Amino acid sequence: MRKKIVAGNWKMNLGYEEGISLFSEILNMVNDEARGDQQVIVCSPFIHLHHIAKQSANSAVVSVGAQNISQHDAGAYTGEVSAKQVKSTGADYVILGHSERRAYFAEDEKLLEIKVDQALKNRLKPIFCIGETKEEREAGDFWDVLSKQLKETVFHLSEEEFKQVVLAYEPVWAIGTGLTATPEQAQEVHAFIRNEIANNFDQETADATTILYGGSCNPKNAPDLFAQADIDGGLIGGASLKSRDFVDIIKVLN
Ligand code: 3PY
Repeated sequence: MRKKIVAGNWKMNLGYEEGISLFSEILNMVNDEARGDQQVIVCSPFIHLHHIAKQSANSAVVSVGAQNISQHDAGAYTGEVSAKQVKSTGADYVILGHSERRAYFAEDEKLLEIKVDQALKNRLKPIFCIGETKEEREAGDFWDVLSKQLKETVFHLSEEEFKQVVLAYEPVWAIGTGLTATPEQAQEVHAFIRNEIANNFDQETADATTILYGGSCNPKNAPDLFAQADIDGGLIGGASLKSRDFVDIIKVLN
């Protein structure tokens, strides 16, 4: 059985103390309410990682992740943070391929493939995002776009390596816009992704892969989205910044 996951993406929000106190609230509420076959991941800015990873060290359910890593191992790369450094904070995950990094920081498939390898080499599990723009969806060729995003970034991995990857379908037109894919639209894409995994690896690997939905997911729309056969949880933006909303979404996994 594949793991059900709700992951929060805090993006570039929250000062140090604000992040620590939000995480404490989440940790207290989640430990009461989540089951062992569920994973909750909080992906914070770098500044919070060490503290919150320590706070969650004894939790069977809550883990911590970063939102980016450098493509380089170490050295003269001012302002960058390596996968090894992130791992040393106690974090276990890293979001890669998010559309905001693709759009604002020119991250393309070639770079993302290197970042995926860096993450795995340093025992960080990638939460790897793919998704089409509004124009690509309207043009109808978005299946090819999604297929290319997978092929050029994570399909070179061995089966063992790929098992460490969590995928997230985040339609770009649903990020920060308040628009959400309908449960049927999301399910159609999730089933397509699972099929692509089966074709590249095998059915067993496809069935074991957790595929999250992301893009304006909130406590209201989560029940219908998570009820779909191939949706295994969510990658949550704005709603992960409020402990009650985030925990209400986690409860939907039950
Ligand atoms: C959103 O919900 O807007 C996200 O980008 C989640 O990663």
